[in-house]
Amino acid sequence: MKIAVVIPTYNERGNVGRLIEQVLAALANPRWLVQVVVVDDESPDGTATEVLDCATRLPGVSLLSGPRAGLGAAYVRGLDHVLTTDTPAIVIQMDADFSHAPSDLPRLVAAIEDGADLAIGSRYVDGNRTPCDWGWRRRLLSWCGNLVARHWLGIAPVRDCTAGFRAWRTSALKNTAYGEVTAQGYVFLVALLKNATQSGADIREVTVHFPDRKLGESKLGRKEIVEFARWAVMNRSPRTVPTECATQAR
Ligand SMILES: Nc1nc2c(ncn2[C@@H]2O[C@H](COP(=O)(O)OP(=O)(O)OP(=O)(O)O)[C@@H](O)[C@H]2O)c(=O)[nH]1
Ligand SMILES: [Mg+2]
Repeated sequence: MKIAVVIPTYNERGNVGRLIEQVLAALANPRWLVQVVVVDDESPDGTATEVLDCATRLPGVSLLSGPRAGLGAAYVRGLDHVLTTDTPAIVIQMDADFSHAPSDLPRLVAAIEDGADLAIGSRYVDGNRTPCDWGWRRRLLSWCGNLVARHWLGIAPVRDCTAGFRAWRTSALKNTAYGEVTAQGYVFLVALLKNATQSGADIREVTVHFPDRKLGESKLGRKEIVEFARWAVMNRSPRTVPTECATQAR
């Protein structure tokens, strides 16, 4: 079975090389053929050089470079690339900063093999798994983002709507019409999930450990929050088709 892992990066030089190695190690399984695609937006810190170094040493690693246009735009480029150049059965989205632990990847894949259309690495199904060193602002932001997504945008069955750690059955990902999502920044993740609930996808949340980044800086800034708020105002939909969200504790 083919698995594609799409990782967007901006200034992740200190993380990306180790992350790729750990992703490939975590998914080393004779039944799986793994492709890792890093979508880098011309990071000034030389992230691309690290990725190219990995690509010469490790099979299945590639780099997509382009001008910075936001997290959502990077994902559209990366997803288009993996779905037009190959036929993966599963597509995984994950961050490069180790907040998404490579060791959790087999459990997300297992949920898809078990019949889910979308498996979300969730911080909120088994208590609160957010980092204990998050300040109150970061906690509040995450709580408000989920509150708006669940109740204003109608994604209520999902507990962690803003999580970017996801494994998709390819057919379900295509059903979201991700290429038509206009959100350019982080809100893309919520828009994609909204489309998935509306298309009737079987969504399951898998509890993951979610440590804070140790290297590099967060790119979640005011611009992202403003885009999220604008998009939410324009896309209110409190009555999304209900889905039962199965959960799996760790
Ligand atoms: N290609 C690309 N990647 C981006 C962009 N913005 C963020 N990223 C990447 O998206 C992932 C998530 O970004 P983070 O800055 O960790 O944001 P976050 O995890 O929501 O916020 P924190 O919890 O504060 O780390 C990381 O791998 C980033 O490098 C962008 O504009 N373009
Ligand atoms: Mg992060």
